[in-house]
Amino acid sequence: MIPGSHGSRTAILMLEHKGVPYRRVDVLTGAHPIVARLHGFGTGGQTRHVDGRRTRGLRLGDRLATVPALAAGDERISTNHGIARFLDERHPDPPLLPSDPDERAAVEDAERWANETLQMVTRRILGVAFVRDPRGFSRSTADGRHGYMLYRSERARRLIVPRLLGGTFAAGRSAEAGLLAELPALLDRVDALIADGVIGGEQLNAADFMVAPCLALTLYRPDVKPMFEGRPALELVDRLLPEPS
Ligand SMILES: N[C@@H](CCC(=O)N[C@@H](CS)C(=O)NCC(=O)O)C(=O)O
Repeated sequence: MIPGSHGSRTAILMLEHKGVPYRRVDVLTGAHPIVARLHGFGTGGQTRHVDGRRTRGLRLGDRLATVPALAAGDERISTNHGIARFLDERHPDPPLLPSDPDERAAVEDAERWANETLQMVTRRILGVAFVRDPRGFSRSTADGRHGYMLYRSERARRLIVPRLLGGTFAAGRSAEAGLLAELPALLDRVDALIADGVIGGEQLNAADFMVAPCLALTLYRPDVKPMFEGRPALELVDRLLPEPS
């Protein structure tokens, strides 16, 4: 995994849900597609898009490897989608996907939306902030719900993160207003999923573990916090990924 990554945190939450022992290996952010590839991982066949297109960085990453990546004996499992199913097969209890077919379909639908849409929008919402104010955001991201963001060193965060997120995920300054305007509708959808009992229930599932880390990433931006106030979505993040004290 890479430190601070919402995608990587999803895998950690799923491993902890299962209660299986694991060893976390942090890879240098930016080198991770190559390092993971050299360790025998791939991309699980996924192609990632931003606003319906693929940047050069995304095309490269999708040819090499993504994190999280799980090694279990000789097996190499990439993507949270793959990891969830691998874990359910090997360690069925407690499940990540419900056994009832209708419930499972609803959870898989939410998981797909979180994987394809929420994961990308939330990383871009943080990315545009880094591009606009590298100094301020490199300072304020030394800690948070996912720990320090991508690099332990403040200087590295200031110099590298804006380029990394701004380029690969098309998170330039002009994208900010549009991304922030999308957030309330995304939070409405999370609240609706909770109201419908798809996520946020007593028994947490693969979609919970993908949605909550995305929201936690966005909350590194103090200015979006008012949008979360009073929402069930905020209760879900506080339950799974509380703010560090
Ligand atoms: N949606 C996938 C992909 C995760 C993903 O995009 N991971 C990022 C880090 S958060 C990555 O590996 N990026 C490599 C790159 O873009 O080259 C999942 O949840 O497993």
